[in-house]
Formats: sequence, C-alpha cells, structure tokens
Amino acid sequence: MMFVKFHGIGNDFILVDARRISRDWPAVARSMCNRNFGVGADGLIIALPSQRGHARMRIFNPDGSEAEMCGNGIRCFARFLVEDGILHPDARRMTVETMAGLQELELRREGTETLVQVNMGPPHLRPQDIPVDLVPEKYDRVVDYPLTVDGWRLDITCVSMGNPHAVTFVTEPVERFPLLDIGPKVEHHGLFPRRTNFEVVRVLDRGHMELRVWERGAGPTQACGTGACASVVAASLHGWVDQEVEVALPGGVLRISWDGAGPVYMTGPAERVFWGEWEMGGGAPL
Ligand code: ZDR
Repeated sequence: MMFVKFHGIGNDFILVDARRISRDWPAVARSMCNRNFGVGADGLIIALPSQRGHARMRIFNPDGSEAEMCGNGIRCFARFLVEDGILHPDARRMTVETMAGLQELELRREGTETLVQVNMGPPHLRPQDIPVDLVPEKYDRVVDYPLTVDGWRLDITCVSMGNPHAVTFVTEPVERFPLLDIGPKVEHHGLFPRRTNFEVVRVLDRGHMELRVWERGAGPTQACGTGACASVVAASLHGWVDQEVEVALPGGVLRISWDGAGPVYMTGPAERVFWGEWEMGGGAPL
C-alpha cells in the first residue's frame, strides 16, 4: 500500500489514497504510526470520495481511535490532493468533507513557502456539543471550570473545533508545565465522555501566545491545529487577545483569526517528507 508522509509544523501524518482500497484502518493506524515498529506518525489520514466536497478525510490517532477533525492534518491533506493526483495539479481552492462538517481550504504561495488557509468553521461552546459532562441548564459555556487532577487545580475553558479541547492558561513559560504527568489524566478525566485534547497556553500579548499540547489518542505532539484555534477562542472569551493571533507551538507558528462570532481561520505550512510502500502485515504485533 502506497503512502506519503507529511508534516504540519512537526505534527506528522501518513496519508493514503483509500478511494479504491479498504482496510481495517484503526489497526493500520496502530501499526503504521508506531515510531519503533512502523513508519511513525501522529496520525493516519485517508482520502475517500465525497458526495459533498472534493474529497472526504478520515483521521485515525496512533491508538486507533478516530478523530472528527485535524487542523494540521487537513493542511497536509490539501497538498496531498493536488500533488498526488486526486485533484487537478492547478487546484488552489477545495472543499473537504470531515466528521466535523465541510471545510474550505485555499493553497497560497507566500515567498518560497506554500501555505494553506483553512476555514475551520465556528467553534462550539455548549457543554453538550464539546462534549463536557456538565448540565446544560447550569452552564451554557465552560469557562474557567475548576478541574482537580492529582491535587493540581486547573481552570479549564472547553471548546470544540469539531474535536474536543480543554485549555488551561498559565503565567509561566509553558515548557515548565508537567504536561507528561497531567496530560493523560485530563484526557481521560470523567468530565469528558469522548476524552479530550489538552492545551497549556501562555498569552504573551494581544497578538501572540505560546502553547503545548497533549493530544487525545496521541500524547504530546509538536503542534495541534485545532488546539491552536481552540486556544485562541478560549483566550478571546476572556478578552485577552485581538482578532489575529500568532500561536507558537513546539514545532512552529500558526496564524489564527477569529472575529468572536463567525468561523475560525487557520493559516500554516504543510510539508511533504517522503513516500513509501507499506507491506501489509508488517509492523508491530497488534
Ligand atoms: C490535534 C490535531 N493534531 C490537529 O492538528 O488538529 C488533531 C488530531 C486529532 C486529535 N488527536 C483528536 O482530536 O483526537
């Protein structure tokens, strides 16, 4: 099975044209994403035909779970569609169907770089839409909800960008936060019926923030596109940022724009790394 490896600021993905093949994708994701026994990636993304858009994207985490949406992955998906013969090589605008709805993308040349802008749609803030297990009658939004994990009190703000995110704000550099201890406990906390991605964010000024992420089903990664969007929305709900924000993640920078009501726009790079052929049945014992 042919695959192409991409990354979006270090958040890396294996992409497969699955229009004519069918596999046990959760199992394939577990073996291919393994960094010792497989190719190694933060997710497996497959391209399928779509009735509503140019293509349909499905994304599987390294643990085999399926995510509704993937911000860095969808930028890689756009380049995969035009560079690997699924769309016309001159295509610059496209619509991609995901579990989180239809997303509009545009490929742009800026200097020597190809950037992808994605209309990520509006954020979802009601607890039942994220989902967060809080009674909707009492909470119309989850802002600074006190969560205790391991004796740590975290104030979390929850946002869905199609997939669930819990954001906590810190005043110290984010690298000091014990993400490897706390991340998995937040991901699996009983408050989140579909688990959650977890972002630790420091707002630097009204146009800049730094962020580290613990991803649902993947653990600590270099970057998270939906997480950057969710974090800008969360900071905006607090009134701490303007409409345009540069988000610095361990793997690079994303530009996020939100006017406080409409869709969130994300702009960033997507880079092709290599292609290969996966021998089915290879990789780790499942
Ligand atoms: C965070 C993510 N890499 C992105 O760039 O948006 C998405 C991957 C999916 C995530 N692990 C989830 O929601 O389960």
